[in-house]
Amino acid sequence: MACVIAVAVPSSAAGATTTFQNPSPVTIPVSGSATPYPSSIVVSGLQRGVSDLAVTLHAFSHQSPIDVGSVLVAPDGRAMLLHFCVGGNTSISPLTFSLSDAGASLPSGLTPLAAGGVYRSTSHGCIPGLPDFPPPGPGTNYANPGPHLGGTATLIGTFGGADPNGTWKLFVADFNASSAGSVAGGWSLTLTTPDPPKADGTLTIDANKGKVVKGRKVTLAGRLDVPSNEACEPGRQTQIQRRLKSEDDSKFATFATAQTDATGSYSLKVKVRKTFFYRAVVADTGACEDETSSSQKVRAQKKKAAQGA
Ligand SMILES: [Ca+2]
Repeated sequence: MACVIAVAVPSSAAGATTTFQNPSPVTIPVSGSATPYPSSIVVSGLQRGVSDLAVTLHAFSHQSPIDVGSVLVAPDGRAMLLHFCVGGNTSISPLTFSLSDAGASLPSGLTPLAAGGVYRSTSHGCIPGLPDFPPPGPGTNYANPGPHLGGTATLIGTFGGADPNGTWKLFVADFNASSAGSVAGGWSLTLTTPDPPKADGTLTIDANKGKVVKGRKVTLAGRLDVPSNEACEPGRQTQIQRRLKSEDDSKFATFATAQTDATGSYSLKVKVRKTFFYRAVVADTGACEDETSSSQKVRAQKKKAAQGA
């Protein structure tokens, strides 16, 4: 089961960083595949083009950490060995550590892990070849961070540019037939992706060709144009808002729009007002958050005057 908690961090010039977590425990047997296998995180609503990522294992404990390996598989199938044959061979209490290109490599398989440690992905040579993650894992078809067998893979080199939306899978397995453990707090995935593109919106107000007549309808029409590299949520909403002179006297009309073209119109009946404002807001509640607004001051005519014009 993918149980996901999304925590958004304010955007910076380098893009938006978001952490997704699956807190369900991962149980590591004495030998073989962990349960669940894989543990999954579903990502949605992010822009395409991963520019950085990190993985954190929460409350990892093991009687011999060096036994354990893990592989991360992206939604598009890209895969990388996160760690293997690291952390020493003495029992550790639950600790949380991260794998990030910004961290330092673990210098040998016998170096113990530190609580809160941030490490570059590392593999050492506990076995002659690469650890084999059986189906539905990727076998040995993944990028290898090394230095085991000369690997030099990095997280950004492997996953950079990927579309982050979809199911990320963490396969954990134990490759030595004694000693077991767990990742009691599950894992989290921190992704940096581009800021949402700015959408261009336009608003037109057709107030019966300039004549707003008491009791007649006027039409508000909005359009939102979204750049092609977008990852908006389907079914996002556009609102056109009629706002009278009093700011708190507002009414909204909402309609669903297509994925990339938010066009729509709405009619409102004019109430008895001499002068009033229409203000329309075209807003996107998906990942392409942006809005545009326009207002127009309208002077209503009396019915007789309009008929005579
Ligand atoms: Ca073991």
